[in-house]
Amino acid sequence: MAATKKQTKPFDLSADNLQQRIVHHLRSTLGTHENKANDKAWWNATCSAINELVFEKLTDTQASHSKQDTRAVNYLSLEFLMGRLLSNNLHNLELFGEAEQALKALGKDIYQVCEEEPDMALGNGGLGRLAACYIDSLATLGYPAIGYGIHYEHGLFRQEFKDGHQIERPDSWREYGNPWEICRPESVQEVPLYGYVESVFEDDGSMRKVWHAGRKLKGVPWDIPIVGYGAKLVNVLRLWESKPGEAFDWDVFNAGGYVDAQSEKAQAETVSKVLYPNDSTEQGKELRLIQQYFFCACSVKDILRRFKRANGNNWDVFADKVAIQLNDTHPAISVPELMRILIDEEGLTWAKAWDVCRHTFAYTNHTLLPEALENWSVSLFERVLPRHLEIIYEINRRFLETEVEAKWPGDDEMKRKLSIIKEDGGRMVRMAYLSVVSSYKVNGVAAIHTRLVKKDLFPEFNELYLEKIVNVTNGVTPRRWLKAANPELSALYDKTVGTGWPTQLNLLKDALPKAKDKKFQKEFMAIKHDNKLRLVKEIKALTGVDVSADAIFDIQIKRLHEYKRQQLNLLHILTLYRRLLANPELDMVPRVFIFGAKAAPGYHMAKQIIYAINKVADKVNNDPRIQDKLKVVFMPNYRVSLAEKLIPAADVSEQISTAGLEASGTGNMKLALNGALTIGTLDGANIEIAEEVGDDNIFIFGLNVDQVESIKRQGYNPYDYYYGNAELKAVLDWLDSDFFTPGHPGELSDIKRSLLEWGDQYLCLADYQGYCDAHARIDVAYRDTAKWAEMAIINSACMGKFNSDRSIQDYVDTIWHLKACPLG
Ligand code: GL7
Repeated sequence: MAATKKQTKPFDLSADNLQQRIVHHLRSTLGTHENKANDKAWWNATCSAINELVFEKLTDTQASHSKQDTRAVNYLSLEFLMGRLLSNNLHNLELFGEAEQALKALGKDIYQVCEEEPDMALGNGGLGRLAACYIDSLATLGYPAIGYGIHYEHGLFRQEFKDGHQIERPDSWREYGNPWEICRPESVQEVPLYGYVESVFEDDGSMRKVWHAGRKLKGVPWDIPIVGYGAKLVNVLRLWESKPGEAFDWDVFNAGGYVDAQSEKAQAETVSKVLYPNDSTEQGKELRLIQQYFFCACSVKDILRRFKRANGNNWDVFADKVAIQLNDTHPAISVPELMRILIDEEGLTWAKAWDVCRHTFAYTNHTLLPEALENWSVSLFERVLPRHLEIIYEINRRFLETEVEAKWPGDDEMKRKLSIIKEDGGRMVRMAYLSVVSSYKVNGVAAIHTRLVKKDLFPEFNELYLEKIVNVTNGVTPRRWLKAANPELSALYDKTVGTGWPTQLNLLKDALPKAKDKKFQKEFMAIKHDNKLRLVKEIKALTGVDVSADAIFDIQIKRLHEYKRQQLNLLHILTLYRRLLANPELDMVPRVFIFGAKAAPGYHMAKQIIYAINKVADKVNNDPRIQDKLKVVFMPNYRVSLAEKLIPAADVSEQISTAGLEASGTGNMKLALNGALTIGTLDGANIEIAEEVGDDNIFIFGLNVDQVESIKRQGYNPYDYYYGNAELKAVLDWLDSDFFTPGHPGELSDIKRSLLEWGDQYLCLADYQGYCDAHARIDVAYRDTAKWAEMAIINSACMGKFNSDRSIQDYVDTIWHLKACPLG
């Protein structure tokens, strides 16, 4: 066993003491009593008891940081997919055991109490969850940091299925309040919008710009304390809620326009009303631009307020104290906002203001998908943010006339190509170009992704700005994704490698010598089996389907998108089903294919794929001929808390995107960490996972990035595969029949069309045979239980690299240059 020194706990609190605190809050905060409290009240009381401890550390942290005043990072993100906080906070405070005991003494099961917490689903998928993992790691490593985002009233929609179709229902995570957040009315900010810009000439001949806003919103901050593991400090996530500005509605109100005033109020409140449910697609809607500007304006002003409190107007030190990370281009409008304030309100010269910005902002690119790159129409910008458009023009003019001209003298074509303003096909502001030009560092999120960002997305910028584009491979927090989600496996690691692994995930490697040890294999796989048994119950409860924990649990959980290729998974399922119908005695290890995925409400093909999987599931699960060898379940309402139940129970992890399109993926890391074997393409972080676990312990198939490029260059024809592969042809043709939708032939035909007539943009047919072959290898491998156990252990033990603490340390070393300031 590795030697790990016993660390002191953040709070020396007995279970008895915690019990008293919970009861105290039950009575005095919630006004109820042990005899009549329901689980929701117990959850609330437990949160309040914990909050008391957290707030104490929060105050200490804030005092200590303002005293030390070192550089802090401000992580600006339109999304923070936090999930539930109670269990995580208990683990990070190292009080989970005490709380479990305290609640038990009160007749309550802690897991059931934790189930009462609604997910904070203020994000769509990987990008938002990454932000949540990163603020956990920042706090754990003791770095001064603040997360800035939007306090959406409704997070990502709740998904239901009706006759197999996805139905969206509103999510109301804080309908009756939320115990974790604190409103900070003392830090309210005002946000101007619309209106016009006036040029004011001063007596000394100089000229000043004044933006006369047509409307004003108020941003109200809600703070959520972020407890790092071991509670070395408590940072905050500050989320802005929009309200009507003070000034405008009173006149209407006093003139008897009470109802009109109400409608203005409602309009102002729509800004933070709901999260846009698109993952990787840009919408170009006015409200979305206003959301972006709203939270950036509030955050930049808040950053400036804190800076000035400590440093006055000493702008020379601004970038020494402040780093602003743009989580994708969504917060890029904060660049012209900071320029505007520095120039128009603080009186700095352009050169000085630009120098400040260029040492402050850094930008993370999360996708190469063209439909995700944000371009705003110039006319919309001009109407909503007239002064910002002027500033962007000036940034662009100087960039083209000095930097581009110096590098490519006289090359007008290059200027057109690199212009922040796209001129052809409607004038647009390219937010990615604005971000690259304004930032001192730009990063991709996995090695291959960064290579493609340099080569395909920003090749000229990469030539112009040597060393600006760097890689920081994504990571996930092992506190949530192993310690809290998989308590049994955590306990096995505690006893095998010591208890230091939650902050030093590389320690899991110390378990590698045991990968071949029969006893260890048994323990490891018994835990997997227990987790599968728990999932069996959950599947039954949520879908009514009976599955056996002895089958292979093959899991694909992620947003529904054609590039992620859930439809390829479906083609393979249909292939197995056909083979079983042809030969019910077929020798195969029973398989349960499990899906979890939400589709953007306006994304037709994604919704079709959900429908098709549900229809196939209906048929397969009720077909006695196949003797339970095949089951298909689509878990409704996939979200963080459901992921925490699915991931520990997975045998196989599906990571099958078209090579070059999944920037990184992070579910791939969580699943492998919990002992699932990956079936995947050489895409995103899969490549780095394969490097860590070794080629023998992962099922790689399909075209790689270079092959995808070359096949596309040559002219891809899906019909070649259709006519060249009888099994593939048969399953595609099956979709045209009414076999899965009795009486309604053609209901699933769009999937076939997209894969043939519409060109199979994501090369499913090209990868089909390789994918089926890889699944056949899995079937063989699973039968050798000792070998499978060994591979599962190797996967889990080799995930050290994909710890978000490592990612954050990379950001600190190469981009932010922060100093850790843990509480003494
Ligand atoms: C994403 C990528 O698609 C995903 O591969 C990556 O892991 C994640 C975090 O970096 O970012 N980009 C993106 O726009 N969304 C993602 O999840 C929505």
